[in-house]
Formats: sequence, C-alpha cells, structure tokens
Amino acid sequence: MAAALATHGGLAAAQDKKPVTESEMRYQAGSSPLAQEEMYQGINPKSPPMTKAEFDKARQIYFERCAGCHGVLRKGATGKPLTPDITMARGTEYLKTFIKYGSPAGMPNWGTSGDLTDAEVDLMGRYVQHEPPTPPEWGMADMKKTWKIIVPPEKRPTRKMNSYNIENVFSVTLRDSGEVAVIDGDTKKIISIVKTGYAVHISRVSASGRYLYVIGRDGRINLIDLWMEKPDNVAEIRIGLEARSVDTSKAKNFEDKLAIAGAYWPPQYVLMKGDTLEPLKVQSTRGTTVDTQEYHPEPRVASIVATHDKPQFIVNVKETGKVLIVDYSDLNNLKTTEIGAARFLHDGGWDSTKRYFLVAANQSNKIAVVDSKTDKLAALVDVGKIPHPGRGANFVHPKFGPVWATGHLGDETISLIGTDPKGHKAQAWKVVQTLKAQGGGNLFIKTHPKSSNLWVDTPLNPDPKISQSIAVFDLKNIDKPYEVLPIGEWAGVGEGAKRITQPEYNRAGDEIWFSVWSAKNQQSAIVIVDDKTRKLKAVIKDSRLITPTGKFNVYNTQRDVY
Ligand code: DHE
Repeated sequence: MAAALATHGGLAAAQDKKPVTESEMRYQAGSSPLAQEEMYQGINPKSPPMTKAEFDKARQIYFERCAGCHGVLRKGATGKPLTPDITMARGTEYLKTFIKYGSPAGMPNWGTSGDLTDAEVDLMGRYVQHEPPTPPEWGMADMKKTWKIIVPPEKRPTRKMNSYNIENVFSVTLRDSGEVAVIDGDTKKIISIVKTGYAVHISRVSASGRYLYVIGRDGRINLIDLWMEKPDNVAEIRIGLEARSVDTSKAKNFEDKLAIAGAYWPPQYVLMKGDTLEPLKVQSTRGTTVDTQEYHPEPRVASIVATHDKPQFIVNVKETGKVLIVDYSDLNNLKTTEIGAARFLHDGGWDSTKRYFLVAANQSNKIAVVDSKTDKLAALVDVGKIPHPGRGANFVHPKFGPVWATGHLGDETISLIGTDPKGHKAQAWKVVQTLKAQGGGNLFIKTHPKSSNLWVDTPLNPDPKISQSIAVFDLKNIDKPYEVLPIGEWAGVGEGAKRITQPEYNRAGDEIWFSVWSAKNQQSAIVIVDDKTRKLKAVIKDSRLITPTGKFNVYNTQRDVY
C-alpha cells in the first residue's frame, strides 16, 4: 500500500524519495490512544459497504497500527497518504495485497506476519476507501474538566521535606504501566512509583529543580513535587487526546512560572501555570507546509524546549516543518516567530552554549539549527539517514572544536556538526566528521562535559546482539574503533527483548545509566556503568520496573547538560 499509493499531490511527492526502514517502521507503529475515541462514520456511496461494527473495528485497528505512519487523517506522514481519492482508484483487491504482503518501501506485511487475519486485511482494505473519521477536538472546556489540583500550592511544603539529594534523582519512564519510577541516584533505590498517563513518554524538570512534569501519550500531564516527603502528584490535566512533549519556563523571573505541552491531536500547544497546570492559552498549529505550502490539517507538535536566557519556548511542528518561537512574556499579546525549516521535525537539543537549538528534520535527513538569539534559522545541515538525536551530545573535538552529534535511525553513522561560528567559522554548521557505530536503529547518544566517552544505543536494530549492547567511543581518540559493552547480558534478566536504550548520566557525570527494555510481562532492569572504567557498577532490578525507557536525571534535565 505504502509505495504504490505515493502518486498524488505534493504531500506524497515529498515522501516518495525515501523508503521507510524496518527500524523506523517499528518505531513509528506504536498504538495511538485515539483508538479509544468514538468517531463519526461518513457515508460515501462509492466506498465499499461496511457496517457500523465493521467500521468501528477497522478504525480501532487503524489507530493501533497505522496512524503513527499514515497520520490521524490519513494525509500521510512517514507512510503514504491514504485518502479515498487515492485508495478508491486502487480498489479493494489491490489494497488487500499491500496490507497482507507489505512492500519493499517499508509497509509491513500485516497479513503474512500473522498480525492481521485475512478477514481483518479485508476489513482494512475496505476501511481505507472510506472518508477518514476525524477525532474530536479538545479545547479549553475539555481541558478544564480534566484539570485537578491534588495538593494546592499553599498546602505544599515550603522547604524540602525529604533527605534525598534531589539533584541526583532520576525520573524513569515505565512505558507500559503508565507510571514513572522516581529513583534515588545516590542509593539506587526506588523512592516512589507515581501513576501518570498512558504509555508515558518524557519527563522534564522545572527551573528550580523542584517540579517534575511528566507527559503521557494520552496527553495527560502529571506535576510531581520533589519537595514532598515522598514525591507525588500535586496536579494533573489532559491537554489533548494524544501528545509527546512538555517543558517549563526557564528564563529569569519566570522560573517555575509556566509550563507548555504540545499535542499530536488536536494539533495544538497549550500554555499553563507552572505550579498548578491551570490551562491559560491554547494555540493551534494547523497551517501550511514549509516546502509545498499546502494546508496540513494535523501538524503534530514534536519537541519543545525552553530557552534559558530569554522568555521563549521553541516549538517544533512536525508535518509543516516549521519551528515556532513563542515569546511567553505577555500571554495576552503572544508573539510567535515562525521559522521555516524542513519536514518532519522531531527531536533535538541545545549546543553547549545554549544559544543554538539543533532539531532533526527526519524525513529530509537534515538537522535544522535555530539561533535563539536572533530568532532565525542559522542553517540546515545534511546528515545521515533519518537523524534521531534525542537531545544530542556536545563535546570538544580535538581538531574541529565544539561539536554537537546526532545518530540515525536509518544508518550506522554518527554525524558531528561544528557549533562554534566564532572560534571555528569554517566548521560551523558543517558535518566535520562521520563516525560509524554498530548499525542502524539508533535512538539516543550521550556524553557529559566531565566525560570523554560517547555512548551510542541501537535499540531498534533487528539484530539482538546489536540491540542488546551499547557502543562507546573514546572522544580523546576519536578515530579509534568503538568498544561494545554487553549491557543486556550484564543485566542478568533472562529471556526478553532486552533492548538497551537512552543512556543518561548521573549528577556528577561519573556514571551512566541504561534501560534494559523488555516486554511488559518480562523482567527489565537499569544497568549502571562506571564512566571512567566502563565497568559494570550496579543493576537495578525490581518487579515494579516495568518497561523502563527514558530516564531523566533532575540536574542534567533542569540545566540541559548533554
Ligand atoms: Fe519518543 C522524545 C515522539 C517512540 C522514547 N519522542 C520524543 C520527542 C518526541 C517523541 C516528539 C521529543 C520530546 C521533547 O523533547 O519535547 N516517540 C515519538 C513518536 O512519535 C514515536 C516515534 C512513536 C510513538 O508511538 O510514540 C516515539 N519514543 C518512542 C519509543 O518507542 C521510545 C523509544 C520508548 C517509549 O518510551 O515509548 C521513545 N522519546 C523517547 C524518549 C524521549 C523521547 C526516552 C526523550 C529523550 C531525551 O533524552 O530527552
């Protein structure tokens, strides 16, 4: 279905060039919480007949399996557009073949893999010829209905009530249990398990380091107060029906004052009060794409970052390929600067000076560099296939000076980009060196100002040997081959996928934590490695550590140390 349908319109044209890799497909094809939403079945007499029950079942399968790639409204994203003008011309038999057998361009073989029965393949072949149902909007009134202040600010502690060294606390995503584990980095003991949103995604930390903001894929934000004797939720809200990103104001005089979250559906971002999550302003991201200038009805909000020395959030919009710089100093007269970058914006991080934000435009194989001082695009840098930096890694290259590095989902390379236009002008915003790591399927890389190691994960590589280990480069001898550490084996957890993901440093920068990510019904773990010796230091195993993925050290997240 994916390859053959890519013939209509500019959206399709922009996507024709690159087949989707298996790693990327596995990454994108996560279940959407929208599967649970009731939607209206439009009647088009030309579409193949479907009962309401069939339509509802197909809709659920679509949102569980297909929406991540083809988009909520089937306008296309990583996968091709599947609107009825295209699909009806193909016909049911043709579509069924694609769904059953897949395509070399990345469409999974849903039928022959056993994921869908022949009856379900037939159902989906008919479903995609119907008008895409639109999930409901989610406005201020809906948000307010879900907004809860669990402990009002005046009833919260006025000083830290526990003896934890908060700067070395970690918030660990427990993806499939919809919780975070708050872990004491000094003792490596779990302080508390806090209930959060569905398939919880990331945590961010307020400017003071007191509050944790956690967002679930279902758009639920939990505000956790680390000053409580036992850190727990103090407020909660649902800002959309599906979301991935959250951050909090960092500028002087705005510390802990505001929060921002971006939704995948509806396509919007929301500004909130930092200590209560009271929603203050909802801004839509619907608009035109950066290249073909077509209207896009569902441009999802990808990463959001707070600038440290200016009252602004940098909001990266996926499908339109635009970066919005939102000045939050006056919410009634909100100033937004729109920067045209490239499609599809995803994740990114600051350079070491925190002036430049570098964000992956993953379908363009580019990194967009945004200058937060001038509010302008500084450069678009060509990198490897499907860049996926996480927040990237900053270090001083022995020859080329300060660089920021990204890995890639689609190949084994690490691109090092010069980030010092003053001191190293010739290298600025150019790939100065390309390293080769273990293989494709990389998601996160990490180093620390006090370290000379660069850690590269490969959780989505199809070879278990590669997905269960980590590659580490010596930044002092950057041309030396990388070393491979068998983190999955070190975890000692027995059977399981044991995908090693998201390296994260402790406060001191002398140890590095890895998630050993297995299925929900299998044992997972966190493996901690001594950064200097690269030897195993500790393993955290606990039956409550269900599917750990992202880990966020309070100090490093609060200050963007990476
Ligand atoms: Fe993520 C960050 C979206 C799948 C773990 N992920 C992000 C960000 C976005 C995003 C937009 C940037 C947030 C920010 O900085 O404000 N992620 C998506 C998806 O749309 C996608 C591809 C599919 C989905 O269904 O959600 C997806 N992500 C995953 C996973 O499968 C991962 C590996 C495991 C999990 O927990 O679900 C995963 N994403 C992460 C992590 C970060 C992240 C750990 C933060 C990294 C960091 O160091 O900041």
